[in-house]
Amino acid sequence: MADQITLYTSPASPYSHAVEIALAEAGANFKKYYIDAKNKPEWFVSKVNPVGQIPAITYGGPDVPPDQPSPESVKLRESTVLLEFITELFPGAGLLPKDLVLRAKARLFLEISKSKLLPAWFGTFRKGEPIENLFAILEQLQAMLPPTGFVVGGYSIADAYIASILSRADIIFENNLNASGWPDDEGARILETLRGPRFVRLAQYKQDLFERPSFKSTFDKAALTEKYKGYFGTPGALQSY
Ligand SMILES: N[C@@H](CCC(=O)N[C@@H](CS)C(=O)NCC(=O)O)C(=O)O
Repeated sequence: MADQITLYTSPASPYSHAVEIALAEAGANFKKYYIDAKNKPEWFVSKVNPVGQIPAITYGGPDVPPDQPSPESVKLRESTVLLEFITELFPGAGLLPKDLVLRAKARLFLEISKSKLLPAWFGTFRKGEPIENLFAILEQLQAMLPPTGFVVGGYSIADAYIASILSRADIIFENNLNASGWPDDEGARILETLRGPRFVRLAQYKQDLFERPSFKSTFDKAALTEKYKGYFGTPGALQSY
């Protein structure tokens, strides 16, 4: 029997969503347990992730209820580490290509999404940073895409990672959610650019990402929209998801 996997996650967390997509792609059998990132249970910090962040995974050990983690399981954290772990645990899922150059390309795309795109996106709606920062990174990522298909042709962890960000960005812009007093039409103006001639390839890529069964089965747009709307009415809530 395969070693048990328990994923600690939250619907709002883009990092966690990427890991959920990868597990779905792998057809993994796993338990899912929701952690409120703003109100973490003490046992989660003391027994699963000392940093207190989701996503986190317990791997192996006895089959126990998620809120009673066993000291015998391995505790793993950091979304990009978890994505690599899932890739290696389920080699048949092909979450990274065999070709070394393509593997490096997937990792580079993922790295830029993590270190550049995420901060630019957070900066836009949390702090009102110029939207051009976000557009410039999206252009950079768009230029790395092949004419059709995913980042390195077949689906990889690079696609899982960015799907979690781009899907949440849509919610933010479609609902004009921001903490910095945007004009009423700012979200609509941003979407107009994203749907216009500057981002034709990215728009097609997004459509392909969102049609993937692993994405559809892990994303409830209506529920997440309501959750995000709530965050914008709660001081401090935006900083911790
Ligand atoms: N670098 C981490 C970031 C994870 C992260 O920031 N998770 C947020 C939820 S989206 C969290 O747990 N926030 C609660 C906290 O930081 O205390 C990763 O990639 O896994």
